[in-house]
Amino acid sequence: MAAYDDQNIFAKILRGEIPNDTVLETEHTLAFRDIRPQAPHHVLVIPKGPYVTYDHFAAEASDVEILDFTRAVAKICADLGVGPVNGGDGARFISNAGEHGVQEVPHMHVHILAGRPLGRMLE
Ligand code: IU
Repeated sequence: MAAYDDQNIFAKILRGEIPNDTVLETEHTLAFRDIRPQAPHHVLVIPKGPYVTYDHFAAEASDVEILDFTRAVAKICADLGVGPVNGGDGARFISNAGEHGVQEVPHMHVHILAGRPLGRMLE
């Protein structure tokens, strides 16, 4: 596992050095709109802690951080009206990790994509 690089762009967003279009902020989680949206709703959800990838977060974050993150995802889906559990049309959740996952920013994040039919990703 590569060490966490605190000069990555999401670390700068978390420190308030770069502006962002915030959708939700909680004690341990920040969610903001992607600057290059791939769908009508394209939100990035990031933990505030220094985790590089999803598996890093899942292995090392505290229960409180993980619960805060997952409930933030649920709230965003409900607020956007896209979560099927609340009668929405659906969404896709993606977390690119590492080189083969083509992760651009080395701070753990989950993309929420919604607002249009997204097509099949896996055959
Ligand atoms: P990744 O491939 O999962 O690491 O994608 C990173 C995402 O972060 C990508 O969709 C970018 O458009 C997005 N992003 C951003 O929202 N704001 C930024 O300043 C930068 C990237 I750099």
